[in-house]
Amino acid sequence: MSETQRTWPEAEKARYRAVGHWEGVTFGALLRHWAAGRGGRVALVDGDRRWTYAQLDAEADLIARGLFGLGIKRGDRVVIQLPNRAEFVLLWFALQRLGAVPVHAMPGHRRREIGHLVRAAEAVACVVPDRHARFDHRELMREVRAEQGPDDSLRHVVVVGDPGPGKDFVSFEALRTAPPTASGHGLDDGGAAPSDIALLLLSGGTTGLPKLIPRTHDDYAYNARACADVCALDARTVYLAVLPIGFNFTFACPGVLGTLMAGGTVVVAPDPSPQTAFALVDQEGVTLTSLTPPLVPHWMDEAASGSWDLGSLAVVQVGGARLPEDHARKLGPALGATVQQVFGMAEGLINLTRLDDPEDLVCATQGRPASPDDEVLVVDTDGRPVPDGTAGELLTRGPYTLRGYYRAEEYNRTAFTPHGHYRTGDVVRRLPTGHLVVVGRIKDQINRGGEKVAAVEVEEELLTHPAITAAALVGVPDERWGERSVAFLVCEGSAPGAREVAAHLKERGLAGHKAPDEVVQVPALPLTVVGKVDKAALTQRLP
Ligand code: OOB
Repeated sequence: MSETQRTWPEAEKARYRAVGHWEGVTFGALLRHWAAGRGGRVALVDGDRRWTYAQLDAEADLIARGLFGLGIKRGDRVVIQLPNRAEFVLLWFALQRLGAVPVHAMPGHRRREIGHLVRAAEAVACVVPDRHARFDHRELMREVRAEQGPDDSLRHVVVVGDPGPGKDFVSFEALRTAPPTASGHGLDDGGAAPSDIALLLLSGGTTGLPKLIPRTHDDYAYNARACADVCALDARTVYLAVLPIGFNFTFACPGVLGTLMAGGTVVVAPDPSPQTAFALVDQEGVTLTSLTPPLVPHWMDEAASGSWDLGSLAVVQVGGARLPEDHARKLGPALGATVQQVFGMAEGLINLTRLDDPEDLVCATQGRPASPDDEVLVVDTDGRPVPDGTAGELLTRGPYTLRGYYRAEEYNRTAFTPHGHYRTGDVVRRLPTGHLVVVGRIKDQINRGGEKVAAVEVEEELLTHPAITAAALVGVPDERWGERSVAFLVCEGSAPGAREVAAHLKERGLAGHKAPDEVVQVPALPLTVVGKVDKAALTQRLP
């Protein structure tokens, strides 16, 4: 395992600094700066609980002190698996205060994903809720721990809520109220450098388990700031976090971080239902929010009931998966807001339609890059650029796009071009305006309404079922999800049904959204001339 993290060439770094994209400030120092400049303004709202910028800063200090007491220090990785609660933000900044590195897990992740994250990041701690969505995360952490070897890194599990009896888990509440120890960490950011890794995001994945994406203070702050500029955020912005808060879209496009940078207020929605969201829009005067396409029809239906005052809502972003054009056209009038399509990726590049783009561009494209220094290439299968209007694979590099996955040297050799462009695996058409239209995908991934499923990961797990001898997972168009997953199975005897398959994958510890929506038994998997499973041929067999 190589310890050298691929990063931008020196000339590029110098340029990004010179033009002011990279400001050379850590997130820990940024929070200190905000608290000094606008300490009295409300930064964060969760139900009846509110934090001003000064209180957010003080809270980060308190929690950091408790984490420091556990031995967490600069550079240590800590997996955060928390639902949309203020604690996500408080803990995130507390880790920044120590120069420690949050790893963003999703609430739906289970034993396989969390165990993998802990190992891949060599995390020293995990932070989980007690229970969420009728699931006990303490049980999950017991299972993760049971699979750890004696030399493994995980030392602490912090529970937000009830840690239960015994000493297995550290209580978050106890952590933040711990008496000060003699030696504090005593710095704004634990001495972290702006070019250090500030957080690790998860890739949607195409091979086995998800890869970790290193994001530095410099690049991630710019990601949030560039998006905040496109969305014209200011101190009057009230952002509602509806999608999982650890999702890059919600957290920094411009989301939580962009709003805080602009001096606005972040409100967390405990669930994505339009009823919950609309009540918060009304109460808190929400001006901006972000959605994935499957939520859009529900939001439009609820708005049509006429029982809500959505007058404050100015902009609604939609991204994560392709938004049907018809929905894009209806959404703005339905909510009385400007629609913005966002085509982004945890790896970096964010495309957004502009608030003053003509309706046709807003409804029929997925936007253009956030930064003037985002480099976009659209290439054919030989890697040669194609003319505008022609579909090809999107390659990109720029001031906030990674140059290499975390500790994945082998994978990095194929995931990037020799010139450092990230191969997105997305097939796009570029218009003369620079706007991109996403027309397909060459990566072996299913995009189920914004939730990414790496086919290989599920196929490997399917093979652990005693009746299954070969498996291929493909995505097919779906009214509700945009795409749903179908598992083609070769079996001895009759194939297990979709329910049994889902139960088996759950037993294996996989997140629920990875279970195939449908199961089809086939006598054999068709192969291409080079001997790969011919997924296109399989898709054609469906009615
Ligand atoms: C966002 O990030 P990821 O890392 O979960 O997924 C990235 C992939 C893209 O490569 C593309 O395949 C797909 O998701 N995607 C879209 C899309 N937005 C993302 N496909 C079609 N239309 C769109 N609007 O999904 C993400 C991160 C930041 C902001 C927004 C989305």
